[in-house]
Amino acid sequence: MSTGVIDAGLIDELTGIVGAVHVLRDPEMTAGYSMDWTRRFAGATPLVIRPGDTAETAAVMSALAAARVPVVPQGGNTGLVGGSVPLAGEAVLSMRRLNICEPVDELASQVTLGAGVTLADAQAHAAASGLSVGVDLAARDSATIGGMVATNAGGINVLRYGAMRAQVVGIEAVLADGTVVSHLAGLEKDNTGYDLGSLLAGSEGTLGIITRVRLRLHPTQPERATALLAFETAADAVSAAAALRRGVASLHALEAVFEGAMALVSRHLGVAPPVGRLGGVSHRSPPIEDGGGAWLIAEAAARTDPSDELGAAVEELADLVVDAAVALDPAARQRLWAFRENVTEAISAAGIPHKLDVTLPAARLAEFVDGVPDVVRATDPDAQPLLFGHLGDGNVHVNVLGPGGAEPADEVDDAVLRYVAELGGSISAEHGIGTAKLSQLHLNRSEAELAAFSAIKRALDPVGLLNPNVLLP
Ligand code: FAD
Ligand code: 2HG
Ligand code: ZN
Repeated sequence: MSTGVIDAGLIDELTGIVGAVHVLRDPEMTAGYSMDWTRRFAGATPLVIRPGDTAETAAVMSALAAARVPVVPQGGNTGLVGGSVPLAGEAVLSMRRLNICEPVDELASQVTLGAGVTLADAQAHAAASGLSVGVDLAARDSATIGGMVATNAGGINVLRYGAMRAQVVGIEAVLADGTVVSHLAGLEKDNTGYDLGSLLAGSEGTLGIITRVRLRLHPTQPERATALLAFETAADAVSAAAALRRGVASLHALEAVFEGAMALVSRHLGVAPPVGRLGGVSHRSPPIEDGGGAWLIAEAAARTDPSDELGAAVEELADLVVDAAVALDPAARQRLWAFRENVTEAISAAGIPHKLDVTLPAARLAEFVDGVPDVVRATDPDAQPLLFGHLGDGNVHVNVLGPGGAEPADEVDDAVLRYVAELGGSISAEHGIGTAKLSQLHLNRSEAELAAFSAIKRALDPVGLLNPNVLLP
């Protein structure tokens, strides 16, 4: 594609639409929009535009389309696959100013939110009506609703409510030529043709700029019980996870941290790894030192106290569990969650990892967890794999650090993702393809599927202006 020219006429036009203060050109002002959260993906942009509403977004896109200027849409810039930053000099369209939370529709248990509303603000807004957003993740203070739909974000409650796509009951978006498509009535049953909300969910900014989203909300589940369980092997943790999914109707989250990641996050938090000191049902001496160790965090949530239900299920795992703690009050529960929620931050403090976010069929999960360190080291002997994730969804985050916190060899990514595909898994569970996994998409998608993807892209963005270096090879 021949890219357009950003000339004084275009800048004047954009300034007229959004105001001079929202057209950023100074490299010092644009730098923060040009590097991703992981610091692995960094580029530069000649132009950041910050529209304030749908009409401004449409006018901006229309002007950029006329000038043939490619655009990277950006929300909170917490994405982990390099999809939210301008790697080839694209303009950045920052959506954070579209931050209006419309009143909660309590009759429908739905709400319409601006694309730039942060997850934390959406959660607080819903909570005031006794309702909750179905997706939760640790980047909640910065991740935006638009970005979460664009990536079909998952997080810690997918086993209960599904990922972001499952929350979307209406969408408004601006297409590449500035056309607005809006379908926000939120009717639970609405078979009137293609579901644009579903199509835009997971499209990573390649098909349209999401401006407003109508979300399905869920009743809050205020009573909580959280268990941290230690296991000698990944296989034991996988068996226990299956039993907890079967046996705990109020199961709300089922997360895992494996040996290396647990050691790292414990050091980061300044506490010892939680083995033999949980003060719970210690069935065997705690031998977890080198390799093999696994921890599960299981949280039950309900309208009435779910601790008996969770406690009984944990008791039934006596043959598998090395050590266990169950916490009920928020502070104690938060202490257990810290071992999971801070892993990403701990890894980031240690260096710049390659992040591989994969799903395995349940029957191959333990084999994968045990086998992946050898796959990594066969490619880069000095690399350190760190494993954790949403075990209840079969989703493992494989982060790989090189020596001294440097990036590992690029070949590591290919080796791990090929191993995933061989085992019948997905090379992207929840973070998306972005630029990071572009060259591996063919491992999961046939030529016919990729041709269909390209046809959809051409139909909605014939010139290829929207996030041109993302998702589609
Ligand atoms: P950005 O990073 O700004 O953008 C992400 C993608 O969406 C880009 O391709 C961008 O072009 C596109 N985009 C953004 N806004 C729009 C829009 N309005 N219209 C069209 N396209 C748009 N992800 C999970 O799935 N589960 C987790 O548990 C999870 N935990 C995380 C924890 C931490 C500490 C961090 C840093 C990240 C985590 N993430 C997780 C990744 C990230 O938070 C999600 O991908 C989130 O959905 C990105 O939202 P964002 O607003 O930051 O989007
Ligand atoms: C999580 O589950 C996020 O904590 C981030 O998806 C995963 O850092 C990662 O690789
Ligand atoms: Zn995750």
